Amino acid sequence: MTGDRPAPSSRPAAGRQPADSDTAWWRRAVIYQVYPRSFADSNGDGIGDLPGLLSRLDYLASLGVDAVWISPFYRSPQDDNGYDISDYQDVDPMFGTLADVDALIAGLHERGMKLIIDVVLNHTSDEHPWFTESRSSKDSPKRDWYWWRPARDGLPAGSPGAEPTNWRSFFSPSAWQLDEATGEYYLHLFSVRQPDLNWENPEVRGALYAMLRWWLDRGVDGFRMDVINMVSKRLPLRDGPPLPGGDGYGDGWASFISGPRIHEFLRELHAEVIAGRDGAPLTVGEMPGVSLDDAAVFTDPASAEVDMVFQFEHVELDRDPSDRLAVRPLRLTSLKASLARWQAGLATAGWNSLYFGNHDQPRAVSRYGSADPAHREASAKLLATVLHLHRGTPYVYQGEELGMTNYPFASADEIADIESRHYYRQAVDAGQDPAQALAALRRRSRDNARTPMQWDASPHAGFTTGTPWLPVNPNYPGINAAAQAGDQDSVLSYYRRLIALRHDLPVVAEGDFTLLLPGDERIWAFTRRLGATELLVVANLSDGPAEAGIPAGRDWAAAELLLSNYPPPAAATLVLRAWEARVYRRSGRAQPPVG
Ligand code: TEU
Ligand code: CA
Repeated sequence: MTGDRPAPSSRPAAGRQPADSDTAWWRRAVIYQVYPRSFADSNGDGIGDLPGLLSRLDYLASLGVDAVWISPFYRSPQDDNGYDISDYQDVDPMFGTLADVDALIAGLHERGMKLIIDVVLNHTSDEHPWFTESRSSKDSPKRDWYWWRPARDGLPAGSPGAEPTNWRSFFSPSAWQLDEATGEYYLHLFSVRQPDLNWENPEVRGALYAMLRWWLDRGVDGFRMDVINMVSKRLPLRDGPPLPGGDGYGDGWASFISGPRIHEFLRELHAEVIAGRDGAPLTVGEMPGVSLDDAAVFTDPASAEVDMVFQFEHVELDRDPSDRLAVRPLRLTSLKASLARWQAGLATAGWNSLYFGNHDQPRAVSRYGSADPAHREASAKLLATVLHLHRGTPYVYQGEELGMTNYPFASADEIADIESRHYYRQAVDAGQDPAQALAALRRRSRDNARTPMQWDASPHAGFTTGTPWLPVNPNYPGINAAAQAGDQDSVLSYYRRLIALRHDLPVVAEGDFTLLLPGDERIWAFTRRLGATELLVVANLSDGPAEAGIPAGRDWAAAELLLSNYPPPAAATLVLRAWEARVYRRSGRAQPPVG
């Protein structure tokens, strides 16, 4: 029993695909992220693939999502699991073929869903022919497609500290790699095998726009653009402030986050690729370090840049800024305040994306909820309720709808992720106790999100008939899609109701947002309002009962309970059980603001 259920969606499944004239379809949409390597394996090689995904489209349709964002499937040496692309216009044989992408587009469209592909425009693989050509000689016509620089003045190339700037890279010590062929360094903000493209060169931008148009012509419905706010670099490239650790590296952030030409570049991309297209292709820009002020400009429709951004403020709150692996305690008050700040900042122009998890983040239930078996399901439903009832477009990361948890890594050898391996090595080299570094990885590693999707209770959770590339979480016999599909009380069924609620109630998609009880460390409460319809969301993020002491609480407790993760309460009070979440509705008269 999970409380009152919303009426079944008034729209038939096939009607879910919005008409072409619907230019803001994504404001009422829920988007599901597929990490193809870990979703479903069709051929027993242990790696998820497109035919595997194709075989699961009915599952996605039954969840009710409007669109699928798929992480990269392009040709790639897989140094960073496909975020290192060597051919933007082909599929890696590991994942399938272009014909499989066509089938995916058709299969999703038939079921009323759209396809958003993930494009990595800041860098390519070092095996991309553009880079092979660029590195071949200083006179190459593509030399200027990447960032080449000589050694620092007065220092021989390759000597310590001779890198053109002191920037640290995300996945290796220096952001510069010396290339012996020409004796110059190239820039790579991420791995050594992910050289940064030079967006100052109009030929580079033109080639990327042509590629994006080619995908739209093929039928995709939009783009998630990887680290897109890093494409404009501040010139001249300069040293950044020294980072803690005393290894001489500096923070280059100010030189490449939302750089001087970023708005110009995104406007140009929009004009060259998106403007005038049928179906209002969606653009969502992944933007680490983006400020709210910048996001308001990026996402204001009047700017014609992107429809929404992935910002990082709320997922950085529990991260020690001086040590990317270290975890610091997260206060509920900070988390609520952060989301509320973005709600307010993008209330009149612009639009929020809403997420707790993705392929780079630990599992949401382990991080913000409780993975304790006594509370796991309730807390997974609670987190979903709170997130999906905010204003913006919610994203569901594969397995989140099952309440999948972090993986109990027992040794650093079990971790495949390039980022985790890099930070582990760095920590241990700097003298940190390996057991402590492993404990941090257990909470932090991106591989927590990348263990295979848990389909059923058969070996390897039904993900593969072979050996999975990353181990399946041992909790799969109890946490899997098959067990949850027919169970009205499951996390999966709850997600279906929540997604339907957004489709059915305009106030969920468009209503304004007011945070209540900002200082409460256990209760997350807010209202939403559109015209005369008002919703109250109350949630208890603690292991014991807690009362939501909101003004006019008693009136609310007598209102219609739209959705809850517990059986209806015995008394009309706002005393919530452990990890209980409730959504109330009242309407019919215009309400004064509460709180
Ligand atoms: O991630 C961008 C990014 O900044 C990540 O480093 C992220 O903050 C970090 O992994 C969190 O632990 C994007 C992709 O989502 C990621 O998978 C890629 O590795 C990265 O870009 C490089 O393309
Ligand atoms: Ca496979």
